[in-house]
Amino acid sequence: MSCCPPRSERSSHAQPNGAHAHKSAGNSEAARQELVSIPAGEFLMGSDGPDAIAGDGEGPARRVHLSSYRIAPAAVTNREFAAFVRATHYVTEAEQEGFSFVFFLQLSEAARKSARRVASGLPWWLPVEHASWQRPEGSGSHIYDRLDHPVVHVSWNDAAAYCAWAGVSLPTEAQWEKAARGGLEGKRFPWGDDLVDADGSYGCNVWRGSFPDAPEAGWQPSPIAARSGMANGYGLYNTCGNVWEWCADAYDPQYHTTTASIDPCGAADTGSRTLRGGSFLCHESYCYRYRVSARHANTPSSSASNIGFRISTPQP
Ligand SMILES: [Cu+2]
Repeated sequence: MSCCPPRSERSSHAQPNGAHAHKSAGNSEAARQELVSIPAGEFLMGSDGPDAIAGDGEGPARRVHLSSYRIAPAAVTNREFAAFVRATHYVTEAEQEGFSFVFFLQLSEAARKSARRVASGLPWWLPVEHASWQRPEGSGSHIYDRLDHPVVHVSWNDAAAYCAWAGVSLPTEAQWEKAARGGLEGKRFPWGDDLVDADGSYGCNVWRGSFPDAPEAGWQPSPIAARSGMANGYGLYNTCGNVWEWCADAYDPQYHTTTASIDPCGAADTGSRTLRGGSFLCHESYCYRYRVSARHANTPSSSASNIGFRISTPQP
């Protein structure tokens, strides 16, 4: 799907790089204090509505019961990921492989020309040398002015290493969706059904203008601060739009018909992991996956400029 990131097809697997050995009690404490409690109970998961993308396994909608858990109000930021790297010297998969995927309009004209092209049928995704969480657009770029933005260019394996260090987990898909819904039932977005309100303001950071090459004047195709915009009913920010978020589950389009109705998790290895929430590149005309029930996936070693993650933990 056009606005969704391509697979990296990396040969390597992330090395723990001592990440587990250097688990920091102080940091995991800080990460946990922030988390929002979601009470045990049932919610209506998935969608059968006209928007639902059946091939993704977005339905059939069903009632799912979850034990209580806690989840981060926002995606892990560059500042938080930097603390992990400082403590563990962890090297992400994008850094090991020497490239990551960047959306072409995030790059300067010169950088676009020098990017190596791939015949993936996705001309707006460029494999950029040295692009990584610390250099989101490759050599010469940095994160000093976006420490509060979600960390990006992190693979599922990188996200799992961060979680192991912090003593937390990636949310399951069900935990992610229940939290993203913010207590509302059967709604398209965390705040209701309409992307744009009566005043013309957007509920989340998704593509504005025409995709992929004519963004609306004044809107930049890029992530914004993890805690920007309005929090949902549970106090979560930017579950929809901004960056895709890795979930714990292995992705299976049959998820809603094969997993349990109590604390479900797609556990059988399918070769890919679930992504939720859509990103700043999603637009209704190409990829209407910035809805709370929408599902997507990528290989666990893939990374791109629009993929990040948030953390969760069982209720203590
Ligand atoms: Cu998309």
